Amino acid sequence: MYEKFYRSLYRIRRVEERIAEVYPTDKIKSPVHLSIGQEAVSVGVCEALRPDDVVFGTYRSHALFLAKGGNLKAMIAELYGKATGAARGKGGSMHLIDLEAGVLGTSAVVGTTIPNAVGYAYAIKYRRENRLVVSFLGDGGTDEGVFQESLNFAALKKLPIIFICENNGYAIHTHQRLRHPALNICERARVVGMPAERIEDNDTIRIFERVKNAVDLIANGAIGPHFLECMTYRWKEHVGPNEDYQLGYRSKDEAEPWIRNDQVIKIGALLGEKEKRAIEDAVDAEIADAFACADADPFPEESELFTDVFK
Ligand SMILES: Cc1ncc(C[n+]2csc(CCOP(=O)(O)OP(=O)(O)O)c2C)c(N)n1
Ligand SMILES: [Mg+2]
Repeated sequence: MYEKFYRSLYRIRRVEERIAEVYPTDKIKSPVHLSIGQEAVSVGVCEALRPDDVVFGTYRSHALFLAKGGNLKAMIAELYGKATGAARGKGGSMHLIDLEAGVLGTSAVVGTTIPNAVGYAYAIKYRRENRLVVSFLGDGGTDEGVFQESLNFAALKKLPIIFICENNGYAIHTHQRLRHPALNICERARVVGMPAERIEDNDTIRIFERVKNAVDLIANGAIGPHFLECMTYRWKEHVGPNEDYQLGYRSKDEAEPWIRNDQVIKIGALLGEKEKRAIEDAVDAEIADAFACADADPFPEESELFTDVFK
């Protein structure tokens, strides 16, 4: 189990570090919202899911895409704007999709994939399929009216859905304290009768266990929707490859405990040196290959300029 967790955590971290390195060359054609520091949430959640379960994410979804088994080459090609990309080079980092892996979409528009996920869960229930949906959202996503509407409908219809609120404390540069009179997002789920719990420590194994518990309860028909608030922390700037402590909206002191609790290092320490190295070598080679392919792949044809886009 720990090998799988480590492989996924290390792979996501290295992919995003590579993205941060390449970004200044302008080969990457879209803005990038990195999940560095938040990987434990996507990995803990996705390791608890079954292959048929599906996820919907936000614009900060490299980690979710990879943790759910999304195609790495297609993701990097998408960032490069190449025809081989997950959205044929037209969506960029914020619009990732992999139908085979069950990554059903991510969006630049805050909150939009929450009702998409609820609609998909409604279809699953209607068709009596034993699968479930996970809807990822940020703490800022809870500021959208559609958040409460979606929770209400999911609870009313007892849908097979888990809401994962990745609470990294900020919506861009605005702390939750400046947006919410009460810092209790779980209460907003409980108000519609949905079980809700907060996981404070960004711990991969704890997140895995809590999600696994919810998956089992939903699969047995014991509960409908479930809500989990996962406290976590973004190490890099809101958008882009750099740190942003100089902006003054947060301090390095605030980040320190989260950085000390680095899940890539903590889970890696549970493995033997040899097996850890073997995982790292294989992942490093896979990542180098994905970036080389993205570099070599063609851009979409000019004739594709107006296909698959609203105009
Ligand atoms: C509907 C909508 N309103 C505003 C924005 C601008 N915006 C982009 S990211 C963001 C903050 C979202 O914060 P959160 O949901 O906590 O996600 P995080 O960036 O922390 O992962 C906002 C307000 C947007 N993209 N869409
Ligand atoms: Mg946030």
